[in-house]
Amino acid sequence: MKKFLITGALGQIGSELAMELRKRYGNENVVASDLSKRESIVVESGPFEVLDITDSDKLDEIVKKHEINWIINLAAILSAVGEKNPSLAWEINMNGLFNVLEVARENNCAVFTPSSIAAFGPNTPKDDTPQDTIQRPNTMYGVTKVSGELLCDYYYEKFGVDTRGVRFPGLISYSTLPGGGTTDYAVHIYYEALKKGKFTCPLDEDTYMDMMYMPDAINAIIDLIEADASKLKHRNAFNVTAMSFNPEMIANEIKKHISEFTMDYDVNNDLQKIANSWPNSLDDSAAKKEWDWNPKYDLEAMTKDMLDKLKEKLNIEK
Ligand code: VAH
Repeated sequence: MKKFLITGALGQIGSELAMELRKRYGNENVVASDLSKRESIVVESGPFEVLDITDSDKLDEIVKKHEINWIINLAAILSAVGEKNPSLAWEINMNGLFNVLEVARENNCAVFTPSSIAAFGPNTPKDDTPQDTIQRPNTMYGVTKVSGELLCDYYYEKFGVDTRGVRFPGLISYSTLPGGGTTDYAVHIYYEALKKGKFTCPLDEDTYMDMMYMPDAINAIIDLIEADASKLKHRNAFNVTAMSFNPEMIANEIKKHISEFTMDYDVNNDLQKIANSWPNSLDDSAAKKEWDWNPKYDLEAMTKDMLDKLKEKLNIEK
């Protein structure tokens, strides 16, 4: 029986992953953890531990106490925050991951930790970015992501730790707000469209980036964890994507539901520089071939569901 520990479990991915894993594996088999305890269905619906990912002794104690055999490491500093505080990004994303891999090695746990399209850089082929290609990111977040991919490969090759991961694109969800990434605009636009009928976009109109709706991201994590290990040629850092769009396209999709919605631009140069260094679109054929990756939501389906769910969440008349 799988027994999971999720780090960063109150974040954008963790808050939904914890609930889906508890539904599939039982509440008591999914231990959530985060830097502090706060009111949340994740805290109330099953085991929760306060954990600073840089405290390896505490991590080891929790793994032993709950007899964990899968660590899902989501604690991370994202791209925009990481550029403002690069040493914190290294501390959490790299030293945190190192602690997870060491504790996993000592306690015979498997590890899932996500990489990102940020692991590519300005001289990576931008369109249909291959699974195996040049990776010279120029953000601290990207450096930690490509380093994390290599570290996870090393722990698999050297110590036999069953490490798995995907390169996530921008993730869009209605449940928990994102925590300081370059793709966060694609979440905030839905809230602003419903609350104010208008949105000021921080990226220019032809900034293409890969994106994914959270239900597909949750399924990607669980499907990869459940995948037959013998079929995983790439193991860590599979390219996964569901759609690629620019701000104009998401605004036009929202207008199909909110006809009076308007958007203008006030480009944030720091964010634009990060976005410009990332791919326009990914080739995710390796994930499709090795573990049947199959996203369900495109921009049209995501927009309809986001607006429906946010109207309920924000108590806005349908
Ligand atoms: C970020 N949401 O913007 C994250 C993600 C591909 C982007 O890694 O930093």
